Amino acid sequence: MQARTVSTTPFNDQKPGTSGLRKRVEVFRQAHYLENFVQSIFDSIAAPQGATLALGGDGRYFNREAIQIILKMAAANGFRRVLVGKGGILSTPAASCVIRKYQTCGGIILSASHNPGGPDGDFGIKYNTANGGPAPEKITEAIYAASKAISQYRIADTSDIELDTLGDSGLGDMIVSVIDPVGDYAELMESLFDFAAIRKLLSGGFFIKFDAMHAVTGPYAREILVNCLGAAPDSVMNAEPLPDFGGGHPDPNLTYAHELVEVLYGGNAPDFGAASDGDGDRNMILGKHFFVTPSDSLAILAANAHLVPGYKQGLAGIARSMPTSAAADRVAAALGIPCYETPTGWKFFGNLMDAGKVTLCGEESFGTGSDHIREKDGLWAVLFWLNILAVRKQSVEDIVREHWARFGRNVYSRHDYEGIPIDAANGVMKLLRDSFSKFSAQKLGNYTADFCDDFSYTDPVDGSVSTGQGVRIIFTDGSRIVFRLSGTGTEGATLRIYLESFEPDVAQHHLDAQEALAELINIALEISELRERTGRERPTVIT
Ligand code: VG1
Ligand code: CO
Repeated sequence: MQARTVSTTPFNDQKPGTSGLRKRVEVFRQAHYLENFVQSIFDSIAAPQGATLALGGDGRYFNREAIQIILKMAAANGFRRVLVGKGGILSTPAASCVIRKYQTCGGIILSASHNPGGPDGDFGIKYNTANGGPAPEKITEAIYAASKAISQYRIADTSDIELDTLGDSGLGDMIVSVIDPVGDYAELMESLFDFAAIRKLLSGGFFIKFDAMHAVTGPYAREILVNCLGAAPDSVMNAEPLPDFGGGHPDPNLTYAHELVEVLYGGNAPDFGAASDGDGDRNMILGKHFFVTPSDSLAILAANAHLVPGYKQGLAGIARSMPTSAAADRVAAALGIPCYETPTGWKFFGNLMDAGKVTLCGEESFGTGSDHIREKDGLWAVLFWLNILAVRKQSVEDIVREHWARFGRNVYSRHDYEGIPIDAANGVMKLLRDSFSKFSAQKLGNYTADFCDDFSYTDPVDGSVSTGQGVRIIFTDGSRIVFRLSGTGTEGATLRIYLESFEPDVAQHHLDAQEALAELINIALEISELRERTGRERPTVIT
């Protein structure tokens, strides 16, 4: 094998966001763009010679080409072995599982997750460390710094590697092991959940519908839900992964997963519905004519974890991202376990899980997971719910309403304004930050601001500090409005407004969240001057 050193010059936009580097496909296809970033990863992690790497992606457009380039670069950079999913495929949770199970030095995951794919869509790449989790900020910053100073990369001169047959082949001194992307993950799921009980539920007239959104989870859902658990074959819809996700937006929420929503809200609806995103780490949970907010879902999983074999020994603690509702905090308090509040992004949960401080983690953005891996995990959440449903033998809606009756309801919604001009978005954030002293102790409608800040987090394990993680306005009754700019978009800016209030009164629990939050929504629009500054009358997506 001939390894070549190629001269290159830096791109100045390779700063990883909330979850890796995401850009339009056309940006990634520029000469040297992907190579520069991959070499920056290799230079920053300084893996020992002879190390093993895991590699796979969500199958989106450009996945195969990128896998070939990365394999050749890994060979030229002294890796001993690369474990790559068949066809270059690994869902994000499956990649985390593989890194941990085979104790690789880390892994590269190719995905832009919930962003659209195809030649005009997005592509993405991120590095996960040996614990299976997204690299912490210290490492992503080092990668960014390396990308700004890069002058050369190394790549093997060789023909493409066959990725569609399981087994080992040589690439110079490196072994490429093509592995089954589903097997190890399915085995892990079986070790956590009562498959016999779920099988019984699914054979007893309980109908489910899972929407894979033409993304990576199709083969995983088929294997686990249909082949192992006996769900009817048509229980999995849009199961064929497509490089452009069939033109859809593989984001499991009420807007983009509307096909599934129509089924669950239609006549003769199934008892349970769920969807996952581009790379399989998100989940949306629906009951018959009923939507479970992700924040409630986390709280309900925690409150019922003792019913599930993998968690019956108890939870060490719970962690949620700051914008996620405090529903989980109430469960943690009842269980007498700690609840941690972290910045947005799964990378902040890794240290807490590694240190044994938390078992369950969640984000309002349809992400839930546990310490079984170090990523959020879409199908895991589906199986957790099915296990609970099998034991409790109630409907999804009844379980949620009983939960609210016991703990109170954290009424919650997120309003996204996507693709607004960057200057307008920054202007809104600046205005809010400049107004903190004005809001304090001020009456806004029926609410009185208790305090406002720009959220910052000190990691309790390694002491690292992350600042500027979102503007919070917390009212005296505990209600909140949070403003944040997205770190995963590739066009313009996306402004997210997170709204939360607490309703202890069961008689009010039937209210629609938008209705219950109407006054907070108005306050948010007023104090941010959002309409005036962006010209937008309404959000693009409401969840
Ligand atoms: C969004 C979500 C965040 C999530 C991230 C990655 O980030 O809000 O909670 O961790 O996506 O999810 P942002 O910065 O756009 O708000 V995934 O499934 O896209 O990797
Ligand atoms: Co995702």
